[in-house]
Amino acid sequence: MSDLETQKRPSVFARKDVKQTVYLWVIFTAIIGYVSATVQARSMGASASETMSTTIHMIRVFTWVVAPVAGLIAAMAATTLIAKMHFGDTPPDEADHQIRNSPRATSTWLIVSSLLCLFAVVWGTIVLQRDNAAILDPAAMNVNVTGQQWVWNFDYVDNGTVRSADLYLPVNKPVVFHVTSKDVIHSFWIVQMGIKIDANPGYVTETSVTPNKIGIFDIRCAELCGLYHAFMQTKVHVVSQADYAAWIKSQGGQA
Ligand SMILES: [Cu+2]
Repeated sequence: MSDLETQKRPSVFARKDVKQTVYLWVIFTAIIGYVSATVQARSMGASASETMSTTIHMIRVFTWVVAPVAGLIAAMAATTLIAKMHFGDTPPDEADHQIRNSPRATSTWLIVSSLLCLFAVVWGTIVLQRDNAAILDPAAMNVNVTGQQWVWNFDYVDNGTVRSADLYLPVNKPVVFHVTSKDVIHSFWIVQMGIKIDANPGYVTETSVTPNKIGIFDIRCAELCGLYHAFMQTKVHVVSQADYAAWIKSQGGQA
């Protein structure tokens, strides 16, 4: 028996390639987590509603929770690509120590994935439930939203027959949007308020939000809807209650 065979197997973490993978794992997790969380949250602009604040928080948490998974995959791919290059027709010496042969690695992967999915489902359901509660709020105002190639129209059904192409909303008042389309499927998206819902022809979908900041924010179509889809955007003007009443009157409606 040779010395090699009688030797105790060293800990897997003593191996150079495993160490390398662990270092890379930490580095990639930090980069992926930071870039994904920050870029996503910042690209949508500062929050203009509680819904958006919750959404940004949720994006950050979910991204950081899954960043180690992405980081591990990237680290293993990098280690493999760099350190395990093999040329020639014969199989490499160490062709048979893959993780797939390890029941411990497989079960860890399965359990961690399941827990992550469960975490996302539970948290997401609670947040959705809370966001949707405003739809039932009797104090909410109602706005009908109609998408068509390639504009949005807003009808202020609580204020007579006022219609506009820019949306006007009073600050700190819950609003329910009844969304539909005249032609193809569009998607009504108020970027900084964190709400987005499909506009389907022949069908009314509902979403709601309470704007909590005075200012002008972006409305976009978030569903590829034809040639000028990218130009199907408008603004929402969030104003004080008094300014809103004045605007409604100026449009011939009753405040
Ligand atoms: Cu559209």
